[in-house]
Amino acid sequence: MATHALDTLPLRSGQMQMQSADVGDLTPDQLRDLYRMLANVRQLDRDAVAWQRQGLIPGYAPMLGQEAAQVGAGFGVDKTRDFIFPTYREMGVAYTVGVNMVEYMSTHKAIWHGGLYDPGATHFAPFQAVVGGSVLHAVGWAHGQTLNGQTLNGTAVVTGGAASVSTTGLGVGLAFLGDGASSQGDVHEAMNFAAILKAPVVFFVQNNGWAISVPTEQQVAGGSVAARAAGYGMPAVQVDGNDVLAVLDATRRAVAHARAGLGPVVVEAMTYRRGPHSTSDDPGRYRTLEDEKTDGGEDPLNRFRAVLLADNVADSAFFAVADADAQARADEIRDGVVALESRPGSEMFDFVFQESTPTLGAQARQWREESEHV
Ligand SMILES: Cc1ncc(C[n+]2csc(CCOP(=O)(O)OP(=O)(O)O)c2C)c(N)n1
Ligand SMILES: [Mg+2]
Repeated sequence: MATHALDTLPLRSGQMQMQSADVGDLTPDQLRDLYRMLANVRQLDRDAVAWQRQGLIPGYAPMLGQEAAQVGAGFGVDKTRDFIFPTYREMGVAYTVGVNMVEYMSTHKAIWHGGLYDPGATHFAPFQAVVGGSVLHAVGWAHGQTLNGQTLNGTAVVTGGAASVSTTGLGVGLAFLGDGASSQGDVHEAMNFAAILKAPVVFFVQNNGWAISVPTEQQVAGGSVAARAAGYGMPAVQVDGNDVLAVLDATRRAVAHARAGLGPVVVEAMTYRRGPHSTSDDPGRYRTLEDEKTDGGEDPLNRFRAVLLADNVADSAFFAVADADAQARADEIRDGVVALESRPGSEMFDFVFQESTPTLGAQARQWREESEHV
């Protein structure tokens, strides 16, 4: 199989600080915006856990500790032509690309599957609780970008299938998956197909150390998801997932590679799930607070704050305002979530396929008879 040389993709591995990450084009305003996003996401995540404890929402999957990985990744895509395929833990990515967070939280309020926002308009797919499911969808969508001579934004593609190379750039699918999902058979099939078809997709793995209660070393043979990419002839980068600028840099490079028609890339952001797997989980049953302190590493927000202070991009007054604004924004979102009303149950049959099928029609009829007695 032809390999895609790493030198076509100047991705770098390992720890990258602001000085080494190639994000020199970011203006001070953009750097401050990045901090605001981290702060907003941190606050909203913490509040969502509180909402669950208060009985406002029945469940939530916290992303505490993964803020830099998610904001960096979301900031690295082109929202007008790329498409994001999240799991159930990508609240920070959704926020970064501008998804309406009340509509996002509708799933956690259990009134809708996958979010009330419009995936077509936001380029953010309904969120996915089936482990590995997002990866299959991303590859399918990305392969579609190389067919029919059209990409999402109307850019012409030279030919369909494996040989296709766009002259001005393809829309890129950004598939989110966890370390645990990488052990799923579907993910192997998706990566293999993507590499064969040269689908413009970036497999963005957040290796947060855990698949519920199972640590990475007990479920990722070889210890690295990025290392597996070589077997599919794909370039990969393992990046410090707690460094927002390093993640942004890696995402941009990976997206550029895929956009150029050179095929898929794996980005493995090394991070740590600081909270429980979900609000139903008790991590005390499989790790200690001491483990969390040792393994969690440096807090991604503190880290970026120190960089901005050292580079005189922000001062303590800026952080005070940003943190207060984050609380105000989370409060506004809470008001919206409180006001969210149940959707008609029959709607669950409406958006499964563009055109309904006889089986689905029969299920919908049966549901109506049993639930609404009509
Ligand atoms: C196909 C499938 N198998 C099992 C589960 C149960 N499950 C939910 S989350 C999870 C672990 C996923 O771990 P990882 O991919 O590392 O993502 P993380 O939760 O750490 O973000 C499992 C096994 C599921 N939802 N779907
Ligand atoms: Mg995990």
